[in-house]
Amino acid sequence: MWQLFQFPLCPFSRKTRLALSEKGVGYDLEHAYPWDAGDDFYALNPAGRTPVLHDPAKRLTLIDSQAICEYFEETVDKTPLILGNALQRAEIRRLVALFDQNFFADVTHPLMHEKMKKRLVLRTSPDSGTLRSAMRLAHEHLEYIDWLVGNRRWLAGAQLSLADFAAAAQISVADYLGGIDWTGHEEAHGWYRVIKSRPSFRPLLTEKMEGLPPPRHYADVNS
Ligand SMILES: N[C@@H](CCC(=O)N[C@@H](CS)C(=O)NCC(=O)O)C(=O)O
Repeated sequence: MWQLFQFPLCPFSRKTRLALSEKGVGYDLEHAYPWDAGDDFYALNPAGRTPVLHDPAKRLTLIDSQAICEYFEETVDKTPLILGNALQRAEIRRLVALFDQNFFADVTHPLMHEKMKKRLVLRTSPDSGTLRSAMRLAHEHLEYIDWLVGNRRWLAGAQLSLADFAAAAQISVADYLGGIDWTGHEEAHGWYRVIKSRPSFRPLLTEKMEGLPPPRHYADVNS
């Protein structure tokens, strides 16, 4: 059985969990906080980053959400997530990179640092300027999602793909941390509600970060 080393608010672990669930791959959850992980975790990934997927019986270790998703895309036929022709697959990969890299750097990471790490680890107050800037940049990303879903059925085209799950994973962490305001983003909000109501999303919505409760609307699939 696979073991997924992760923590509840890691967006890359969320993206991996969504892909594994959509593909019907089972795993046990192992909590690993990069700032407080044990030797077992560092032995598996000396870089100290989540997610890590490990099969102790087969002595296999996969590291990095995209590497993990691509591995299962190549080895499990069920529910293709990087699908279509070469051009369509390139568009899916472009958008996955946009959300994994840009949305994370602009929005998710600053929110995680200010609202999660400062509260739980550093025991200092969040910086209001950094939070304002993250929320302003979130609006710009939501505007782009408005445009994408206004022009396509799903983010990367006609089919649901890994791009939708990569984006929703980042947004769900930002939403947990109170950084998402849907005002003026009805199209993006409608798309997110659909993704949020998929069975693969449910376990993420019920999981909480100890000492950091989510806002009330967070787990409600209608809001
Ligand atoms: N490109 C990696 C990014 C992984 C990543 O940055 N994980 C964060 C947690 S969300 C982490 O472990 N940070 C700890 C660190 O950078 O030291 C992926 O897609 O898995």
